[in-house]
Amino acid sequence: MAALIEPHGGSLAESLVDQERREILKSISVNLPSIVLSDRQLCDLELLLSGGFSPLRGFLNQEDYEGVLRDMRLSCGTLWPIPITLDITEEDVKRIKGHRRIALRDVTGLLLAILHVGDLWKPDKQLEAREVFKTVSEEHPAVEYLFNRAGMYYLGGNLEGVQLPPHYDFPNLRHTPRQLREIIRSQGSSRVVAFQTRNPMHRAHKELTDRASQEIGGKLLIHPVVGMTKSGDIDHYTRVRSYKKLLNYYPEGQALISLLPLAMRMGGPREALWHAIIRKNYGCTHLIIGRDHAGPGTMKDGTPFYGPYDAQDLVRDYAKEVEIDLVPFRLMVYAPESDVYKPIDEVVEGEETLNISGTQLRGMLSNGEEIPEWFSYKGVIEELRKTYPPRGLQGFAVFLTGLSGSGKSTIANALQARLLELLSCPVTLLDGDVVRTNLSKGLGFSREDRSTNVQRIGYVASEIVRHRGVVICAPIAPYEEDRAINRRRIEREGGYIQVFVNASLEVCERRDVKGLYAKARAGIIKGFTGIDDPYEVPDNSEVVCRTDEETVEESTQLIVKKLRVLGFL
Ligand code: PPS
Repeated sequence: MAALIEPHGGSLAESLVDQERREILKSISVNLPSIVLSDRQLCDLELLLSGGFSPLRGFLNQEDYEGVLRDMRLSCGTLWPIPITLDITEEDVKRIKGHRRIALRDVTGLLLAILHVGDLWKPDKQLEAREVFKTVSEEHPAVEYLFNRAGMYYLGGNLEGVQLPPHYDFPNLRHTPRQLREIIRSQGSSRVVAFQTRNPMHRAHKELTDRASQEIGGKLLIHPVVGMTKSGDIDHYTRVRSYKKLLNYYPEGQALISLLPLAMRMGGPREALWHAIIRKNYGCTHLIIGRDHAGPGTMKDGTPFYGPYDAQDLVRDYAKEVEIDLVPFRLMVYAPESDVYKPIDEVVEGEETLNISGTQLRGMLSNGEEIPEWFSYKGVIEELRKTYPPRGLQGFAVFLTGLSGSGKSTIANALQARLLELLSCPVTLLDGDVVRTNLSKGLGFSREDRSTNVQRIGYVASEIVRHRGVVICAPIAPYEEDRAINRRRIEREGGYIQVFVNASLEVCERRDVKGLYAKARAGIIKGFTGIDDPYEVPDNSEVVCRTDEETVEESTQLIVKKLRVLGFL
């Protein structure tokens, strides 16, 4: 049997207790104050309990934390580059005062671990951001989290694990370090190179991983992060389905896949070193580090947070000490003339190269375009297409906004009939008045109530669109802020087509179908839109209907035409 690489610090720091102790802890926990862990803390806890973060046995105490910030070392001298801290709020501090033990739970109240209270302190977050992430810019996702979402205090202490956070997805692909080490051992391989990823894998990645495993003369571990990655990333369900398809393209037994419940920080070089230590704990001897490993991309002005190969340099500096080798890679590009992938530094002058970025790929999927064979595999693209169908198969919301009496409901009804005629699916209509008698019953017309009403409509619409349905919304929606929130929420799920139903106040007032303008002018109704409450005119609508100049049919036709141009019909 192959001798496996030792965990970082010499042994696996698993903190799960046995059955007998578990029962004791459960009964003790009833009288202890609880902390409900955030998603990120849950990920950290899982790796603390399973040994993924060996040699840590709990959340960092102050001396260890300061050492990690200063020179990436715990107080015992062991290398550790990322602070693993339990951040808590001022209220938590009051609640736990005087207690030596705290129950750590998930949102459902499930007891996961008991924390033996160590240090409690208020960290210097500016210093932490500067030391760890080399920036205090909130454009860096981990800095934004640190400054705006993490609690003001840190609570350190060792853990007694009651159970790992439960996962119900892909149970056969989830392994603790001990389990993965056992799998590696049973396959008789002593050299394993890990590939860290938070993105789908295509031919470039396949080529790169093939080269890496050939180079080390060992096996490949596809080790994707399924805890927390960068916002906007493709969800892990889709990714894992696509990795499973990719696995078929490797020679039998050459590659294995295991899911890593890590909460990434996008911390560039320090994070790369952390990844290396974690992979060592899982029994890997090598880690592939490519261009801009674990980087958060660039700032809005285009400045990168880290140099493209800084991560490789830092890991190289410490590889001997960590006892895991890096397999560095340059960006892989496709050279169509020779029909091969090669690292960008092997491209000869004048040689044509091709690449498709993640954003470009999503655009192509949305447009229903063919994805070239040189870029990816059929099985992988099939999986991505299920999550990112072409526009014609996506849901969409037509969001009509305009003054009372501008003609929103009339157009909405006509559009609903027209879409029902054209599409073979139901079309939901969330009209202002209908919503207010059902979904938003009891809400008035204060600024706050209107926002709640409009955002509720946006939420329901986003759910319908997520399920690939069609919805027409027709509230006044007078405030830009609410419309913008809805747009963002709905666009994440499919199409958002805003229609400004534009009729002047004079025209609406002249129509006064419900007699409300007269009442508003007489002061009987207060806060009436257009009279004594503002209507913020939108300047970003996909369609503008002039109901004082067009017929209903013409307005409806304008919207249908736009839906056709955008590819939703
Ligand atoms: S909002 O601002 O988007 O929440 O408004 P909405 O839900 O569309 O409701 C508008 C309908 O409520 C009637 N109504 C009022 N409108 C505006 N301001 C005040 N103060 C008000 N009080 C009652 C009015 O009939 C609106 O219907 P529509 O269909 O727009 O004419």
